[in-house]
Amino acid sequence: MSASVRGKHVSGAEGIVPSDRVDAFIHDLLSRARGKAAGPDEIVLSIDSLDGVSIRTLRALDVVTLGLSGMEAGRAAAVTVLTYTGVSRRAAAEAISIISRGAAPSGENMRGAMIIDARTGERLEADQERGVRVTRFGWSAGEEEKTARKLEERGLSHVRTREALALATKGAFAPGLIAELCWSDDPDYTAGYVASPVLGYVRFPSLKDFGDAKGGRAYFVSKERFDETAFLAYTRTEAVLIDSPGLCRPEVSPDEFLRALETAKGSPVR
Ligand code: WAQ
Ligand code: MG
Repeated sequence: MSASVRGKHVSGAEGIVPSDRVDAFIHDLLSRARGKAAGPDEIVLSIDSLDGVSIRTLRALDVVTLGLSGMEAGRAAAVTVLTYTGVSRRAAAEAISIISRGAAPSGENMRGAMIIDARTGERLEADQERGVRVTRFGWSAGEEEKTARKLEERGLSHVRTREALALATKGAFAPGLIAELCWSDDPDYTAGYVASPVLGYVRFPSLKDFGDAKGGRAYFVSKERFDETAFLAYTRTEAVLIDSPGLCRPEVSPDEFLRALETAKGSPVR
């Protein structure tokens, strides 16, 4: 589902449901689209059959929140965490700067994600207005509720967190993916995350100031090894169902988190 006001995208959502749940799911999506402050003047629904499409199952990424306050501290920690995944400090800083000024050429938010070379920060996605939209992911029956309960035990009750976790879980296993960086375009929602197949889903309470409507996503890959066809086939076509929750760890201080990374993995990329 994608809803827009005067041509500007305001909300979107995806899911995979059994065929007998399609009508109810459409109903949910429509109320989501209409629930936005500015009622949309266009809602686009697209429904694909997954008959004959192979479905990959994944366990949700482990979740941890770094105890930090303020955008400056959040962004600095996000850059540092990214360097432990293999992203250079320069590329991480570049992604943050592009997202914070509006990643589309028009200066608006993109509809999808950027693809960024983890070494140089160069953008690799063909369409910088649209970016890459990841679709075809969802939860096996009952698993979303299970994950929701585990997140709630850590005080994470917002639907955004588990939707982002599902998207990040699919994204983390994209061919060649090194890490993802994301924060919301919702002006009231300041939290964001860095996700990687190795580190899991690492949350930062604030990656932007309250009231800021700029947000986005960046997928970091290595330009030399990047296979666009395989990446797009996975993100757009392959279906992923999350069939079990990951760990939801208690909040940790950034120092403690980084010390544990150093012990486990050695030095960051500069
Ligand atoms: N595929 C790729 N990129 C997308 C997709 C998608 N399916 N959906 C959204 N984007 C891009 C697009 O540029 C949006 O402007 C941007 O991401 C942000 O989307 O743990 O809510 O839906 O509590 O606003 C982070 C949760 C929430 C932190 C992220 O993103 C937490 C969020 P939003
Ligand atoms: Mg949004």
